[in-house]
Amino acid sequence: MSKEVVDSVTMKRALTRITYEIIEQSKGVEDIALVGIKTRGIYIAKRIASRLKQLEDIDIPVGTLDITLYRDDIHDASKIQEPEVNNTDIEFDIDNKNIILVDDVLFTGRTIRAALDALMDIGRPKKISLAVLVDRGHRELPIRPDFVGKNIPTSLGEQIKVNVEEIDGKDSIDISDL
Ligand code: 3GP
Ligand code: 5GP
Ligand code: MG
Repeated sequence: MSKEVVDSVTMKRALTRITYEIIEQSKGVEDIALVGIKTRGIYIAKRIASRLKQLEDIDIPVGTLDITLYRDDIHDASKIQEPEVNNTDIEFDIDNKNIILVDDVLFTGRTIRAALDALMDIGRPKKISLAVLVDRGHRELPIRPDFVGKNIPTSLGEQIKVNVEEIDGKDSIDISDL
């Protein structure tokens, strides 16, 4: 059974707050570039970019990283493998940029580790920060987000579903049992 824990209004507010925090904490927003991770992280990144345009009237480049998890059952330690970076579409120069990685859900941190590797392979950013819509806990690596939309404590037997209008026809965050 699925339960809505964040509605569309609250989700939009969370994204607006993250955007204000990014503006506050970035000295000179002109050096910023956003990199969204696979499906829904990309849409979250685009939302933040359009709010930055609204609030500061700046055009922030948005790139995408496609990182496929080979782990088909993340709760079975014997099956855990490192996430594999598949496809990258970053058309701007990341050297000396203030890169903000964006994902929908932060869980073990393995996806972000793979994303950091991928970024380091293509350049040398001045700084990399992490923005996530949901932090569900259960980190397996020393990775923490700089900007968080919502902390949702979960058990390993639960799953978070982030719905975005562009794909799912609505904005919401649901929690369900696996
Ligand atoms: P994505 O939209 O970021 O590509 O429900 C679809 C989304 O949630 C997909 O992400 C899917 O990969 C992700 N997802 C849902 N539950 C889990 C989970 O338990 N582990 C992982 N790795 N991804 C999950
Ligand atoms: P991690 O690598 O931190 O374990 O997982 C992060 C990635 O896996 C994110 O891209 C996220 O989409 C996906 N993920 C992990 N757990 C969940 C979850 O409970 N719900 C959703 N929607 N995605 C998850
Ligand atoms: Mg994701």
